Amino acid sequence: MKRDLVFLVTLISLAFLSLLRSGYPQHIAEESCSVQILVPGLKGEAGEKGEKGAPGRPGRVGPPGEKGEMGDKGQKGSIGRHGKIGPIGSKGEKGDNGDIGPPGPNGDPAVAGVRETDNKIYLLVKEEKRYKEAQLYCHGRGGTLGMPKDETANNLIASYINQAGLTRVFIGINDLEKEGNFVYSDRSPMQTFNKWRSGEPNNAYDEEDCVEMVASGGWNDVACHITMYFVCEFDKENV
Ligand code: MAN
Ligand code: CA
Ligand code: CA
Repeated sequence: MKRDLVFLVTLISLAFLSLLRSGYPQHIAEESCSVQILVPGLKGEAGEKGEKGAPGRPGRVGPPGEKGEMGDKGQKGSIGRHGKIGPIGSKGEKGDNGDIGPPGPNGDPAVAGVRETDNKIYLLVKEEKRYKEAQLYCHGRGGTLGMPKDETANNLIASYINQAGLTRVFIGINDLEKEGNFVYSDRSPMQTFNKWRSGEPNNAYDEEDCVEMVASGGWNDVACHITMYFVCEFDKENV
């Protein structure tokens, strides 16, 4: 193909040159001398048929074929990964009670039983302490020194100390902050209810700012630094 084109161009050039030669003999003759043109000979006879060529490249991928019949069922796959953790289940039924535990340690030997009302617990502590230490002891256990604020509470504490064979205990009443101004150990003021013995409080020796209850249930102001047994009081809602 390309060779045919070269041949055609050569032929056209020759035709043009012969035309120029006839029109401008002198001038073109000089020009043509500097141009060498090889003219191909005549086309030979057709040769023999060549050998069979190498196989051509594979053709393009054809269009998708039609859907065939359904194949057999495949083999079972391997086990999958673990799934996500599920939601928390509902609460189960309450189990049976456990066995009875071993006995607990012995209680404070200084504590001789308790007394209680609907909302209070009273504890007689047979350990001689000054007023402040006695109050600290009760407070450290979530209570206060006993504070009889009515006849019922006063009678209960009185019977408690009588049954224990005692003659006196510290109760939670004092005038430590202001002489003559008696308050309960929870700092609440003394109300109309009181059980002062006749002639008390007398602030004897100018040093009686704490209060004892004697076996009759009566009150007497005494020095705070003396030691004696005492009664603690606890609110049931705090126990
Ligand atoms: C007597 C009375 C009381 C006082 C004591 C102090 O019993 O005077 O008022 O508290 O003595 O020991
Ligand atoms: Ca006093
Ligand atoms: Ca007194």
